[in-house]
Amino acid sequence: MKSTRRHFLKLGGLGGAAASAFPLTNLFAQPSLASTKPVVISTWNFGKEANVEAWKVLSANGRALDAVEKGVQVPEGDPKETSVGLGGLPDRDGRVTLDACIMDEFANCGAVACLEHIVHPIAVARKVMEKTPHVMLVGDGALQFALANGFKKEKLLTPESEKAWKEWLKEAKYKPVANIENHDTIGMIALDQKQNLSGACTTSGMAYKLHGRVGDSPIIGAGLFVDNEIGAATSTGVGEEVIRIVGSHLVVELMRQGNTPQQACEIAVKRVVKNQPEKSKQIQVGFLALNKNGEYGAYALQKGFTYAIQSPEIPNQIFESKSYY
Ligand code: SD4
Repeated sequence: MKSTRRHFLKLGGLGGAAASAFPLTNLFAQPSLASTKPVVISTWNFGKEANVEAWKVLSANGRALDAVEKGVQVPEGDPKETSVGLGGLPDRDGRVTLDACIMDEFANCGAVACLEHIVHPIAVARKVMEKTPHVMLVGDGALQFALANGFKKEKLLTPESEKAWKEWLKEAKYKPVANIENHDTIGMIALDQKQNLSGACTTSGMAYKLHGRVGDSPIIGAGLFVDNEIGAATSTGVGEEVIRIVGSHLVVELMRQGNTPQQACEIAVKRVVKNQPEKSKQIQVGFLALNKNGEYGAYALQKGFTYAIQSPEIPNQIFESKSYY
């Protein structure tokens, strides 16, 4: 029974996301996908540059946890990326508030939410995981903890993001836009050479949100979930809809039930549609999933959700996921 299920997983991986990622000829040239490793997969176009850093760790037989932390720090530190870290678009009061979480192969996890003035919230989330008995710190408490742990207070609002905010203030209409300039949250999940999984997720959240609003990205189970026996998942898009279905946990549990990563992502997105049939036509939600064998899946509500993947068979490159609409 067990081996039948494993066989099913293998085949399922080939028929799932791999089918969308490879031309048919390459598909059949693939070696067995069982235990393809290492693998890193991350959301949006900026995932490609992030993967480069993650791959340095993974290819040197490093830990997936270190790979994902290093990887997501690339867009966090890039002032041109207006949806993550430094240069992130602010809330409606002009404050840049960051959300991030990280999870390892032992179900250790850490998170920060509504954190201001720190360029790398993912590194603070890791410190929360490693140095406290807690999972999540928020707002002033998260900042206080970061400063006490040697992080530097910096100005995150760049002149460009400030200008965009002032422009927004003229009408002050809050309307989430799908696929803004092809980036959003960075979620990254990885399988290392020891076949251990980890993940990281970091964002400045919805632009012009109410001050204090927290999305799915720092919430373990919503924006990210890792179960080292089964797989890992991460999400991007309108966080409220992901929280409602505890999206990343759902995707991992669907894989546990025997679904391929691709099937699991598709079922989760359909759950969003079922909850909000009308609203789901206007917004974006996307999932990435990776299982213990290195098989992956990607699916979104709308067209335009891109992700970057690297493995021994796939040189670091960007693909667009299939979508519901
Ligand atoms: C959130 N998923 O906070 C994140 C990122 C985002 O449009 O900005 N979504 O909901």
